[in-house]
Amino acid sequence: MKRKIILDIDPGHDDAVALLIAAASPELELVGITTVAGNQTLEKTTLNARRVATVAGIKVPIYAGLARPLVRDQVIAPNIHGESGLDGPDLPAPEVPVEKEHAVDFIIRTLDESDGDITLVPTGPLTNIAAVFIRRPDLARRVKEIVLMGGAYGLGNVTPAAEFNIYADPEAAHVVFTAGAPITMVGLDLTHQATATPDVLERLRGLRTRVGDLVAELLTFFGSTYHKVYGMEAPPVHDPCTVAKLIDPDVFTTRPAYVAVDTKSDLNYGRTVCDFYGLTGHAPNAQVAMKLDRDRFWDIVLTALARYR
Ligand code: PIR
Ligand code: CA
Repeated sequence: MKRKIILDIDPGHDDAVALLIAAASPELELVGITTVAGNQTLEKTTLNARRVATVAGIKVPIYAGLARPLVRDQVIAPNIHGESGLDGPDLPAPEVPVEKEHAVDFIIRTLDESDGDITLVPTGPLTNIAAVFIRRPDLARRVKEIVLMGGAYGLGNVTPAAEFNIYADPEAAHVVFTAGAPITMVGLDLTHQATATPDVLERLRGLRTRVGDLVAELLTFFGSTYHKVYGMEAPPVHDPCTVAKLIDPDVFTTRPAYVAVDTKSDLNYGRTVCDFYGLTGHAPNAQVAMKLDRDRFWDIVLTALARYR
């Protein structure tokens, strides 16, 4: 049985790779793409989703979502993803439309019409998903699973304590983590193991395809900003880790924890505080990603991308 997923993205270099592998994997049925403000403004992330879909010939409907966080002032990440949100490769003008229906309405309708078999895969701020549960708290029981990229039990990447997707909308993340849906949290602790080293870039170019070259160019730009900002030798390719888990559950291990989002403090605003030991007395609300099988991960990504001819 194909697993039905909705990808909620803010492309974003690594979001683009997540989209490309999701659309090419026979294990998954990509029922819709929804966009959110995050790495760049909603206008830019939506345009980027359409451009990537155009290059790759992806014919899945794209719905635009919310343009700002629920409460806090907007933060974007041009230092990492550039002014366009997807700097580096030359991308064509989009030839695929944006649907008229709002992303939040689309997600609600799809869950309503489903047998409880829809998995949500958010790889940007959780604004759209929070809006779904604010309007329809009952839908938390209809979601099969939420496999999200965000958070960290260790270090942050936008403040010492917070990861970007959670920091960009902590109140939304709070709503999602307390909604009652089963969650797999793929945080920086996991994604920092998914580095695009030079041998990976070689394999991508070795595909000798438009999409292989596109992903190599995306990750080369991403690597240059990661080197500038963090001094890292190879960039972590965060968002595809979520999709890889749905293609092959053995790609990483998880541990149950109670995850709370700090929405109140100054230094720790947007931190995902992970209780692995039951210290707070709360039952676990998430499976937290721990150890990546790195070879398996890149094999999954390369196998999926090789399907684009
Ligand atoms: C990556 C991102 C934002 C900021 C930095 N510094 C790095 C984006 C990625 O698209 C990913 O979804 C998540 N946010 C990682 O924090
Ligand atoms: Ca992202």
